Amino acid sequence: MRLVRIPAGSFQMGSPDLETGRNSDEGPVHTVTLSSDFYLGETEVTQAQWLALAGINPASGYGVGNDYPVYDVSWNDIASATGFLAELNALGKGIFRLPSEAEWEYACRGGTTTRFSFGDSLGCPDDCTDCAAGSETGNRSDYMWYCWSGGPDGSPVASLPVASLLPNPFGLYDMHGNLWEWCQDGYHDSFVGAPNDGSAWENFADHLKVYRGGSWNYSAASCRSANRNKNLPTLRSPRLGFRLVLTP
Ligand SMILES: [Ca+2]
Ligand SMILES: [Ca+2]
Repeated sequence: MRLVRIPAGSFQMGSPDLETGRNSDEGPVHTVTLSSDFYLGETEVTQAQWLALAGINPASGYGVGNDYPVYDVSWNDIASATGFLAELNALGKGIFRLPSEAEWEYACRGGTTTRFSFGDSLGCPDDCTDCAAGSETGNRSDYMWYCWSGGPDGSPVASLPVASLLPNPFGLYDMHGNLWEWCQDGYHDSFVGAPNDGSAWENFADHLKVYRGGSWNYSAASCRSANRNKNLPTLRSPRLGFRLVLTP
């Protein structure tokens, strides 16, 4: 598993009121300071990585192969006391965990304040249309799998192999799109009262859990850096995977 060292720093978490495509749970914008560097998976956890540890590949029907991201894994499958992380950490190779929501957004933004880490992409609709080539800082489809964006033959597709598009400024792949990514946090419908030190905002065990970044069958707007989604920790979905943090 390749990890990227994410430098300590401060950022503005959430989206401003006037951001195009924004949802009300993305505010208020607040300063978060991460006081230590941390390591984040360069990609979503792959099916080969899950298989190597768990002995089965739960993914089927929506992109299958060693380099595809693993999906159909619930928050509990990953982070419960008997989940993937417990098994991984028992190997003695370091303590891995899910990112906090703040760590995830900080890493996704990579120092940017725009809607996406590659720009605002305002010159084209927020649905399933890409920007015209050369009209924006970056074509969205150069950076993210969204809206059934096409495979080699242009046909509708599911998830795609990790790291097959361009990375963000931190060198992370697929922070926008491909699969949504589970975070450690319980869901709260605003950031009023949220921690400002980058730690996860936990809640009671069966509370909705947060996931971030949009996916292969969601709109472009859903893949914005500040967008949030949530579901029960038991949900398994072909749109939903994760990546890992290693704390030094
Ligand atoms: Ca993703
Ligand atoms: Ca949302």
